[in-house]
Amino acid sequence: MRLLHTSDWHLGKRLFKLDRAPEHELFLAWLLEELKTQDVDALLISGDIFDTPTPPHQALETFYNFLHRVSVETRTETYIIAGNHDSGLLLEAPARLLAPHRVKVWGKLSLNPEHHWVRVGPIDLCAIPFFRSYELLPQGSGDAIEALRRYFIREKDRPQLLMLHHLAGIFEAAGSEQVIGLSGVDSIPADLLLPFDYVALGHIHKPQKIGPRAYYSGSPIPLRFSETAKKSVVIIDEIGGAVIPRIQPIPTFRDLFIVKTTENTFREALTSLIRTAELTPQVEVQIELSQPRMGLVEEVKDLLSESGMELLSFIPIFQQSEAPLRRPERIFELQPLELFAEFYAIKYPHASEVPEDLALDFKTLLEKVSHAAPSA
Ligand SMILES: [Mn+2]
Repeated sequence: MRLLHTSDWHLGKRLFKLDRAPEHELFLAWLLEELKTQDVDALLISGDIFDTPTPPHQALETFYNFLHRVSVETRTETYIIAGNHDSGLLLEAPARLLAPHRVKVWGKLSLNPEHHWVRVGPIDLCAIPFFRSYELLPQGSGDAIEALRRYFIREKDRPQLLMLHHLAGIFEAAGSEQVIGLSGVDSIPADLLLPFDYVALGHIHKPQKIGPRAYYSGSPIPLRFSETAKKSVVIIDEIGGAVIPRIQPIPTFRDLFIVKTTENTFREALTSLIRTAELTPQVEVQIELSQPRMGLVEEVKDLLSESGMELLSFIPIFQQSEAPLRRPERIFELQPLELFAEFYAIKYPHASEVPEDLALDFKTLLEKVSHAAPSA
């Protein structure tokens, strides 16, 4: 028996103006090949299928086309739980249509724990979609952890697996996850997961193991520039009652480069980037400047386009003034241009003087303002 665990696809996601659909399509094509070549019996998707509860139509089409191809091209069964980004009702709506395609979805927490258990070959699977505290404690009070334990505890006749989209144990966030809590409990205690032979977690985007047998598969593509850890899925083999997981890296489909540089080193930094993936690399430039520099963004764009890359995010970082603020004693006697020069010196303490082009712009603006008709 072989299973494949993935989560946090976030179909429909954008990064600034970048549509992630091409990356998602390449990931799903790769995943379909994995299901075939590794002869996977069951695919576990641990939530956050979509980026929003009302996903774009294109994202829905991508998802259902994928499920259809898994159904007709493989013999894999698919088990899906909703994440905190998903609408559980949207995921469950086509449940009857999906059932003949060997796809089972849990969108909402049932009051009956039995509804969350299913037999998958030689394994008992417990699938708990993302839930909020009021769903777990419908009376409005009680111990959330104890209530959850009722779902987890079951007589053990064979290996037990758990799918869960929540915070559990001690984890390292990637920064692109929403904060979710549980009745004042920040994270589900790791000992609650101990009865399971494998826990297929979703929510945290950085792949990691958080307990003896509990794994976050992580998202298949980086959702932010800062997510630099290699992406992966987990392949789990059940052999004679033993459950053995292994990490399967996902290829990079598009490089997201983050370049932290200065006004003296940016050319070198940008020309040393090396493309490793199929789609056009996207770059975020964080650049330390002593003062604003006209035409810098264009220069950065041109440098990148020479190596077939695109600038997606540009963050100028101005050095902070360490000197106490100077305040001319006769501030109200200064002419506007003198005042502007004072302001500039405070804001950019490492600059020598107001650049000519900026001073000219300021003068033009000043003239416009002084010639404008007074408004009522
Ligand atoms: Mn997520």
